[in-house]
Amino acid sequence: MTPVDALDTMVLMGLDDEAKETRELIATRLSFDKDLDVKHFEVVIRLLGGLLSAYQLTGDERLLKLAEDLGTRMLPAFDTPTGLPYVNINLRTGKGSGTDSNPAEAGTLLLEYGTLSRLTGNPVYYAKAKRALVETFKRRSKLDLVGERFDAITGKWTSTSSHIGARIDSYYEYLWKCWRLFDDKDCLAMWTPSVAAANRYYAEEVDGALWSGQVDMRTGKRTGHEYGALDAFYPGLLAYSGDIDRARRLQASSFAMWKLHGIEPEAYDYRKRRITAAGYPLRPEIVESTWYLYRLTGDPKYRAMGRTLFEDFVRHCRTEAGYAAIKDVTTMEQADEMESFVMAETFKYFYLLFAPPQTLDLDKAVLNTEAHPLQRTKHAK
Ligand code: DMJ
Repeated sequence: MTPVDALDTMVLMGLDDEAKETRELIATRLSFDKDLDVKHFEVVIRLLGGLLSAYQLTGDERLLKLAEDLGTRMLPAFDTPTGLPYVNINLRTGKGSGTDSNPAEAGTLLLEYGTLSRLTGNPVYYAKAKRALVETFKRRSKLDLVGERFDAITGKWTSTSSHIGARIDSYYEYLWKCWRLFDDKDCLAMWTPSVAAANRYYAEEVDGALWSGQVDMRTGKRTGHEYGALDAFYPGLLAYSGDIDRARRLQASSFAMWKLHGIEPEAYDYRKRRITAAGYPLRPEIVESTWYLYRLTGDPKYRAMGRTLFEDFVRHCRTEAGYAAIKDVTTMEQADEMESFVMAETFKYFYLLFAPPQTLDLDKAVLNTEAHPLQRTKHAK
């Protein structure tokens, strides 16, 4: 997974020798013919997204073949009565398992499967992933909010907690980005009421600062005041969709949370001003939002912010062999752990923040939730 997640970052950075070596490794050694249950969502965003993006950047047909093989093996994940996918899929047998799902896992698939359809000419991938996104949206409450968990077989909500954090986050992201990448008007029509409700119900002001917390999807009643490393993607999405003022305000809160200890915690209660989950698994979201804001406003303060983030990141997380997650940001104790998204996302967004804008043309490409750029038309058959 790590070479596939890292390849397009190497290409964008101009690490040509490393990229070539990695491409050969993937093309000659990677096989999906494995009797293995994998997490459908993670494999779609990291592997399918990584292969498609690297194919579009290099034109290497072997990468597209691998993507097509992977996509075909995973299609039975959608074979549920609702069209909401199983959580896991066996790559050899196509047997789906796990029904405790959520909007992020069902709604963060269309950029990748849709691109696979565009590149292969086979519409089935787009259709299945779109249905899962629409089925999630259809289950929204009267307030236009979704919950945190549902059962993929019955389609019934099992948690009605509603927010922009884990299990929901990239559902919002793909409503907007699928409109951008595919000009799919249905996605825009789902995005518009969804983001309006999110901004209306989750937002909370504390001493003049804007935060985003938890409510119940049915009543809109506040249930929590936690913001964290995952939520920090939202200012970038707001900026990308044109709401710069709100994006700036929320980004200021993300940065304040980071500066509490010089690395952000996973979760922070902004009312009690208390950390509620102290780990830092090298997450990219705050860097992602800093980059979108810099790219879209040109305001040098976001480059300065990015520099602080980068220097803190290197100081606390770098090790001899790689970068280490932090067990507790109040002690900065390191863990022996480095997720593949560090290569795909964290370093890519840091790099893009300081690279010339032509390194990535935001009018031509849309980044998936794992920061793999997918081109609007390039190589389309
Ligand atoms: C990544 O795999 C993706 O950004 C996903 O949307 C959320 N979690 C990680 C990064 O934190």
